[in-house]
Amino acid sequence: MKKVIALLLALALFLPVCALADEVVNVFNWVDYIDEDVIKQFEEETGIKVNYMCFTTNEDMMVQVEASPSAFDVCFPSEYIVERMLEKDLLAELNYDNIPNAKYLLDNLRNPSYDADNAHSMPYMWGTVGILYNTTMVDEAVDSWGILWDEKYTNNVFMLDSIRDSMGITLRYLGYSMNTRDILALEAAKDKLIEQKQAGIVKAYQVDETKDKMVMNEAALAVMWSGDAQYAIDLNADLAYAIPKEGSNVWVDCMVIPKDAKNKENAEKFIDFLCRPDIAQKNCEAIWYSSPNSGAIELMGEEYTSNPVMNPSAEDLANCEYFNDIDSSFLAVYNALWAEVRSAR
Ligand code: N2P
Repeated sequence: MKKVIALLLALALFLPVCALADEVVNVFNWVDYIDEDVIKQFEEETGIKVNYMCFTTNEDMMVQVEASPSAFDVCFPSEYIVERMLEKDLLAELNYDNIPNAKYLLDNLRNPSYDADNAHSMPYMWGTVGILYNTTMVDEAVDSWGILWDEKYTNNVFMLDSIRDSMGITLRYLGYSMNTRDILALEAAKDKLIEQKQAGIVKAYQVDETKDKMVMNEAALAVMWSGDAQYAIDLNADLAYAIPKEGSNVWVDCMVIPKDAKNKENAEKFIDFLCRPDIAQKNCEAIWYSSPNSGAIELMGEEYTSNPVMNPSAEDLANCEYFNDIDSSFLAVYNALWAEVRSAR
């Protein structure tokens, strides 16, 4: 009898594990953009296994998603790529019955122009692009993108290996919109970036490596996303972040489900989990980007609300633009200009 009970007990414990063993969600997020404990906690609470994969830029993500449209259940594009994915009919509609924590989304991020009623996208984090600089190496005000062209800082500037960011800040420096399609403006930005490179000012074009190199005092100035800048400032008190007076980019990274995703309900569970205030808090406190979640912001309190990197001033924000997508007919031209910058010697 005891044996039978033991067997039944073992079965009772084992069966649910078997049943759930097939449950997976394939997540494709930016490098260094989540608290890894959050992934574990989701797996523990739901029994759904997370296959977690990372990309470095929006453009890299798009290449992968277009090559393997059913490989990912949740992706994290910025708003202009949400626009592109919608244009290409790559996104599923979100079923908000499965995402009750969506109610915590801040009002100002609801119903955005890139996706009416957030029908296909739920904001994950938002932020700005600015200059991270080392106050022991820069003893002047950092208030213009122009400092990135000053030969005083030869071999001392990290640029972002990201087409829209680097073209965008240069366009603003030259007095144009980051969204201009004027070929003369774009040529001028390309020439300006090549000039900076050929003068030897650029130490490297890179993305995720920059933050730790800035912590190690390896350069004076770097173009950087706000949260990565805050991560570095936390580890090195000599670092500071500024949004130049010519203006910059403000962005929203979203959670979306590709149309061909194999695990849509699990994807919605994962999105809902990331919108739960305690989880959104934990996540934000690990990566220090700006949170779109009112519940998380309340939980974080002053440590969050008093930080100027996560809370850019109204004046700075008014001076920032969102990217609009480059439509497919013009993308080749844009890519060719950027390729010239990248290959210039
Ligand atoms: C973090 C990625 C930041 C995303 N490494 C910028 N849109």
